[in-house]
Amino acid sequence: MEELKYPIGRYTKPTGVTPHDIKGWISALKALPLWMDACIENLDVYQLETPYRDGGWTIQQVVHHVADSHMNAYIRLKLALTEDAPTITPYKEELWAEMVDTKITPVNISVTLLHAVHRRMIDILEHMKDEDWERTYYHPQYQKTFPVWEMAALYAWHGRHHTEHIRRLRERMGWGY
Ligand code: NI
Repeated sequence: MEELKYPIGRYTKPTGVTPHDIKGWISALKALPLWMDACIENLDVYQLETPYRDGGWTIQQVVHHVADSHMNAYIRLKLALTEDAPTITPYKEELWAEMVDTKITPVNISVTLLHAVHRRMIDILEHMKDEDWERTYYHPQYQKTFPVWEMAALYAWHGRHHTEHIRRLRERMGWGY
């Protein structure tokens, strides 16, 4: 169960941040929309409606969830860079994943969204001053302050976490590309 739910392990907060770490997180954020392209390649409706594990989201829901989540991340990044330690608005991801668009919108629309939102996020991350990485936002649900560098680490993990759900399901089912 743990293995199916957390194929690359749970997110762990990095103990510190180096320019090398930042490069790695940016590379992962750059790669994510391309990984997602590969994840959905040649899947039919039946396959898209298959849960990645018993009781888990379907592939369709996972793809739309990543777009929902990373759109929120982009907004949080911009808030952190333009306001003084803003309090962000959490969202109920379980309910978002049950909304009508998640059911009827083709997944490639959300992959296109991911390409667009990651491009804009990366254009910002690659042009920040050193001190911008220490700017923060406050997450009221976790009651925790996140620096921008930790946000990059978190969403780099998050993208890979979900693409691995899909990749491993395809592997188990023998669904070729
Ligand atoms: Ni998620």
